[in-house]
Amino acid sequence: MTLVEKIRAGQRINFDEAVSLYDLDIFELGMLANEIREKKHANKTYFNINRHINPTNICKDVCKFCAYSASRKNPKPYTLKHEEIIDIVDDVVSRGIKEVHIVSAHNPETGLDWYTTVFSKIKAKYPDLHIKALTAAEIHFLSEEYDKTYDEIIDIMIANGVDSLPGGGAEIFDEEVRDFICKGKVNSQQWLEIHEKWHSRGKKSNVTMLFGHIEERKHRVDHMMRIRELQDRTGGFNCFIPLVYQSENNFLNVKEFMTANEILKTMAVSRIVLDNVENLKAYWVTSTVNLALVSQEFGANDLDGTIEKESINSAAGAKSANGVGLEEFTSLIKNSGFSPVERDSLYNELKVW
Ligand code: V47
Repeated sequence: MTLVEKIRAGQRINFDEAVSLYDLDIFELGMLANEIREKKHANKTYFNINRHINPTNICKDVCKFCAYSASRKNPKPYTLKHEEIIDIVDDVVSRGIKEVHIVSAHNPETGLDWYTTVFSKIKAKYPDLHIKALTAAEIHFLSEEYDKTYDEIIDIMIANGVDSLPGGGAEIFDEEVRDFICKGKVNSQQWLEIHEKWHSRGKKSNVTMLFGHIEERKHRVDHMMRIRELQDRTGGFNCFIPLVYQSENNFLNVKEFMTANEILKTMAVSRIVLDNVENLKAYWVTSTVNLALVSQEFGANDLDGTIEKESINSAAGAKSANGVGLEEFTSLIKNSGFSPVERDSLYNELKVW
């Protein structure tokens, strides 16, 4: 049986086979991924109406790829007060937004309560608003800074109304590459342990992969394999999100940039490898809207959402600071031959647009 036949038969592939997928012609690879997408989701493309809130950019860690944290290259530190965060939430809820995605830098000056009690304030006011908040990197930081176990931080988050975990901070799990790009913050094993603990409470999370910097294809596949292994045990990941590296205003000196061809191949490989993760998100913020639309034909069935405002990737050069309008977003999905389906944060379908 050839590798292509094996995939068509729905059989699981191993590490070497997954790396070798990159040698396939891009259209053949895309077709394979598309067949899986069609089986799982037909021509539906999910999105949600959400708002990103990034409450502080003061960070004790230095990730070389990050342009968001206040540093020599971005010397504009800020920390929002809870009242300012609630004002933003009041405004977005009044305009129909159903999810807030709240992630910050690792600010040692605020105290634990600043990080966690804002969620209970939001929940008390808006019980139906989904709070997706705190990456595993933040949970690790809070656990170290305030001498609490991961379990304790997770239980505080749940008690305060956090509904799900975003996928940030995963970067690349390979230890050597990770040490080079973000030494000092949550390591790979800890990142996975935190998500496993979260899943053990019956809660869902996402998982990202930062690619297009110094990593090689084998590191991306290794990243996917580690996710697949955890997902076999917990089933807690809703969605895999490959994030294309943005190169401006940071300390990672990357000379060769990722081509669209390589981005699309990576989407397709991840659709094939991650046979146990239902959704593959093309995050238009880092891939550009047009490539995200093409990604729909390479396995992606989710385009995140309207976002409204985004600070982390736009600081590194992504053209996403102000999000995208709902009408435009849904028209683009339709015009590219797919059916835009608004979903909630847990992938229940809300409305076909
Ligand atoms: O973890 C930072 C990445 C992530 C850069 O869970 C960069 O639904 C590219 O995790 N180039 C935060 N990426 C964003 C994130 C996310 C986004 C959308 C949806 C979800 C979800 C999660 O942004 C960080 C880091 O990997 N990032 N700097 C950069 N220069």
